[in-house]
Amino acid sequence: MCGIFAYLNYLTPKSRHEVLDLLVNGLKRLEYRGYDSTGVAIDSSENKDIVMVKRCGKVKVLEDAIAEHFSGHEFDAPVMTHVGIAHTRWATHGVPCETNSHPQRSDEGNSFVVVHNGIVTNYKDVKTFLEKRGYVFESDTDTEVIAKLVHHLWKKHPGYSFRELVEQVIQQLEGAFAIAIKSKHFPGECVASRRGSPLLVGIKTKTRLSTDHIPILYGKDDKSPQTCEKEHRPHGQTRDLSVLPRNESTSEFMPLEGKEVEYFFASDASAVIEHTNRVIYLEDDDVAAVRDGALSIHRLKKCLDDPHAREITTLKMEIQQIMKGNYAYFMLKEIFEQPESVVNTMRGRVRFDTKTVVLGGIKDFIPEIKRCRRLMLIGCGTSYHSAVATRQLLEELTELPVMVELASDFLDRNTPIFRDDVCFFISQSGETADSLMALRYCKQRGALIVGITNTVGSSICRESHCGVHINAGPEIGVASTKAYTSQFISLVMFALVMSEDRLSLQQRRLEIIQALFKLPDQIRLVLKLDNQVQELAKDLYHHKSLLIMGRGYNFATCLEGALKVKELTYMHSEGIMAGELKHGPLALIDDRMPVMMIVLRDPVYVKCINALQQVTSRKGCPIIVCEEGDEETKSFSSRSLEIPRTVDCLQGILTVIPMQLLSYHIAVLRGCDVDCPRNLAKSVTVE
Ligand code: UD2
Ligand code: GLU
Ligand code: MG
Repeated sequence: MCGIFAYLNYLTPKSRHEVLDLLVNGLKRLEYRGYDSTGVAIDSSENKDIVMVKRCGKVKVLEDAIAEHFSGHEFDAPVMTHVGIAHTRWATHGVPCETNSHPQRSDEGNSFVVVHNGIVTNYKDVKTFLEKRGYVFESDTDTEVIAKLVHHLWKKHPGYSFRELVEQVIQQLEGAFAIAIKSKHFPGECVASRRGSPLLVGIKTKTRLSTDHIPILYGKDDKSPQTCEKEHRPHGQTRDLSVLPRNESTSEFMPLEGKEVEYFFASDASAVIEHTNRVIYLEDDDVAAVRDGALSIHRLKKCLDDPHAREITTLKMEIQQIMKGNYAYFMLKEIFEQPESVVNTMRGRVRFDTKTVVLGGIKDFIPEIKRCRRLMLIGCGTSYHSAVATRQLLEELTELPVMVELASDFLDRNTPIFRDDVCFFISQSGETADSLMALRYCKQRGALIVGITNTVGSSICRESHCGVHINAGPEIGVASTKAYTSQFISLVMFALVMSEDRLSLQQRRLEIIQALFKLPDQIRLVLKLDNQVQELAKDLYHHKSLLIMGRGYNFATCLEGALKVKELTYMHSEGIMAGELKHGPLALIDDRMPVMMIVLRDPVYVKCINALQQVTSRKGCPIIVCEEGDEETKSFSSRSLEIPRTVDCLQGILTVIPMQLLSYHIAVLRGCDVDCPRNLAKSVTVE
């Protein structure tokens, strides 16, 4: 969704009117991608100042505004070299309005203006960094930090080239972006870059271009850019595209000196094809810069000999410090961030006013998914639990068989996979070796591969056919917390998308969408239990074991809670399906064994009470997690935690939070390193 179109003419006379027509037409070609507002920036005729026109609504509205704004002869006079950038926005941060539309600017003087597709997930921290330096923000967008950060670096390092400035900036950004930037301090230049969001450069010359003319400057140790095949699939009317091979051996800058040339930067080839059929698809972290009519593409990753490496590290460290804020540990910060991270997962996807859900990443694949034989959800650890947590809802709303698999076990079994299977791979880092192996296994057998990842540009993300970025923001604590709740919500959103046109399910969908709306506030309420949980931790931390019981929608919370306790506290813990009690675990119960039980007012309530009675009648004294004000359930024990009421299928999000807090407090009491538990790594890239 959303689109970028930028145009640069070098020694090719064009009037500003022509440039504007070109930009507006480019945007029209991108309209199909979906958007809610638009904008352009070009040079003013009097001086080098940049003028912007931005509007809410359709490209037509912008076109009319442009006609009104730019009249007079000066706009008909030809200009030899000019840069214009344009954008269609799909609002994720801040409502659709003129101020939030792109281009976003660095300052009132429009020194640097930027158009951006994507989401900068660490924008808040970067914003704080910039505010400390006196920058005042005017929009609600994440994008504005990009414009202001370029400006900050430009002031600090007057000697840097435009490209170098942008290189520094993108190394501070987390999340997804395609950007095109223009500056009044670098007239005739345009710099563009991408990570996760598509972007290509179209080149139009009078003479046929040899690829030698497009120098690509690589970092010394990285000469093998990873291509992202799926984005190279041409869209619609772009069959005649000749994708220029990238010349990897060139390291010299060889400008097309004195030659007329035009460049187009666009999200999609359909916007460029009417001008030229020669395009280069940018790879993640490429920085493409045009200066004096020459295009150079610089690969950023792993530039160990980058002379500016120190600057980048210092900046990064300061932003990281801001990120950790006043929290003792990243994990605690991430637990407390969940009211916001769940909103970030739903941003631009769940529209609460219209009660609709759109997942841009899999929209086009929904018909194929609906025809499938079964859904398979595959993951490890916490990610696997998010699949367990949402399986029941997926079965209900998709009416398809849903299999939930641990990646390692799945591979051990040589599980049969068919062409009409749809396999979901869930991984925070997107690099989990077992999941990646399983992904390749399924892909080889022709299944459709869907990724659910938090890391834009990760291996799972690249190798899947489509997917959903959970957009929870960087997760630093080794024990996953906010990624779990965001994976959970992503799968719920998928279920909602799949059932969109099922009449009989509308009531249910509505109930869930309304509950999603209330969720952030309810998470805030649950977080208020922190002190109570800390007290419970004091009772528990010297014990050897903790059993966590529940069933139905809350079984996953038991598994995830027990995993958190194990990871963080090195205590034994087990998630037990309450229905299985009689088949063994009941033997563990006596008056000393610590037990937690989740007993909520949902369809399995009576069965849970039954289990509770079995435990209490063996002198067990469980800590009960129950619904607010449920005196009857509370009466079974002297210790309980009350959580707000929500729709059954979302309870797991609220019940897992006390478990996260509990494991955290026990770990602190036991003197464990919360952010880096022994023997564990954040991203498990070995089998
Ligand atoms: C896109 C933007 C997002 C925001 C939003 C506004 C990107 C990457 N995302 O989000 O930042 O601007 O539009 O509407 O620019 N994918 C995989 N495997 C995975 C995860 C994702 O193949 O594991 C693909 C997915 O199919 C899609 C692309 O990556 O082609 C982006 O996925 P997304 O979930 O970020 O997409 P969307 O439309 O919600
Ligand atoms: N996140 C940016 C915003 O809300 C860009 C969204 C887009 O990709 O259009 O302004
Ligand atoms: Mg993990």
